[in-house]
Amino acid sequence: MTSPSLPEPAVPAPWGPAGTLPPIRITDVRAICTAPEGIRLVIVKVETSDPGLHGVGCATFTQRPMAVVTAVETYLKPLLIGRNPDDIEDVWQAAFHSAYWRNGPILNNALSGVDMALWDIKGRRAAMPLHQLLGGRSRRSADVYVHANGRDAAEVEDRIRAQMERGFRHLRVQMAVPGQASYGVGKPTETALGHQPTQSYRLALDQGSWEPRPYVRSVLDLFERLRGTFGDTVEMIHDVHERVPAVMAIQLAKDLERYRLFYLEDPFAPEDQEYLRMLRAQCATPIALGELYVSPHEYVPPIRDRLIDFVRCHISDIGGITPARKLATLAEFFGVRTAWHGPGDTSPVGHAANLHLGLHVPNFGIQEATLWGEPTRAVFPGCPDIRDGAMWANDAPGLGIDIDEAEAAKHPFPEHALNGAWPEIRRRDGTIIRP
Ligand code: GCO
Ligand code: MG
Repeated sequence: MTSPSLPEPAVPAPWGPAGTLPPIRITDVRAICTAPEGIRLVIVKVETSDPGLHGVGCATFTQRPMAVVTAVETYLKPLLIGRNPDDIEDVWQAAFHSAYWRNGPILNNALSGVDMALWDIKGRRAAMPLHQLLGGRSRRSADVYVHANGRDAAEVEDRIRAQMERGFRHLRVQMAVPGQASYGVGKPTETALGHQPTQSYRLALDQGSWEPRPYVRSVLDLFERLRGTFGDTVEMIHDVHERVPAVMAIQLAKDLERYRLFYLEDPFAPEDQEYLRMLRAQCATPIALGELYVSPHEYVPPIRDRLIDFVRCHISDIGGITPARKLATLAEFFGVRTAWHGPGDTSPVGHAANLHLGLHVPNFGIQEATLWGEPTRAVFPGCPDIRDGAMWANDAPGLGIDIDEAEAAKHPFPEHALNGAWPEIRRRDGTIIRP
């Protein structure tokens, strides 16, 4: 994809360079596509007039990646070349408002790619890891949860044991409903390193229809069994993935209260978030919501009204680190903790951004981890380390991660059926439901 050539700098901010660092300019903005483990990732690389000084950011919207690439290269690049990368807030506001219509996942992801790259550049310029730049650490590492999926309860128990032996103390538990296209139940294949294939559209494996009642029953039976087996030795999470009718989700949250979940995730779709008020009035099951939020219109009200316990935004979907740190601070004042979305379709660059924010903010809750395999680690030198149930940052400046473009080029986007979008999930009568 080519962009218009830009001989002259775009409008710089109307003030000169600040501080003692030599002034620099943005010289190039590129979107890099790679799929080291089959999941389509988009990374933005911003280069500067200081030779070798660059930054990387996550712009991954795996279901619609080429729309994001166009937004980066056709619309943001011409706007950004010539600007001062030090002025992150100003660049963010300029890019955000230049579209007039805003707060959608495509433009937010494009903006995030640039925004994270600018924070990365600032850290490299200051010779500080991002969490230092943000104000320093509140903890030495960020506790993570990983997935324990199974075709039946016995398999889920085995997976929980295996993950606990690896040091994980927080697990997301999902179980297949026989004959149904259950969410979150991947193939039980994994490497000795514990790497899980997390590609979302591979998760709806038991092809078939999906009915809410048998699912809800199976979740209750599963947690009854798991608390019996494990007592309180493990923290458990379950993702409803906004699939059941809202009133059934309220009943489920009430019935699960006795099993003391770490949290119940996405009992409702963002469109149904007014039901949160009714749920809160009826039980104390902790609620996490937000991976589908893209706009402050959505995430400010449930925080302000203390309707959720964990805000789970996908940082690239809300526009990057600049809005995410503000959101974390807003949440702090209302006693809401962070649990940034971190599946396989958040790139390792996005996970690094999650991690640095998680190390800094006082109101950190938990971090979803993806256990990367060797191909991903080769493409992204500096991938955060995962050990002892937590994610650890390295001491490298900025995000502490980079992209090896030669390695990335070895993994072009695969040709997916449906072009990588979600498969259709239907009720028995054929009605399409949420994924
Ligand atoms: C999670 C999620 C993901 C999403 C996926 C969509 O909590 O990890 O629900 O697995 O389904 O990111 O592409
Ligand atoms: Mg989820």
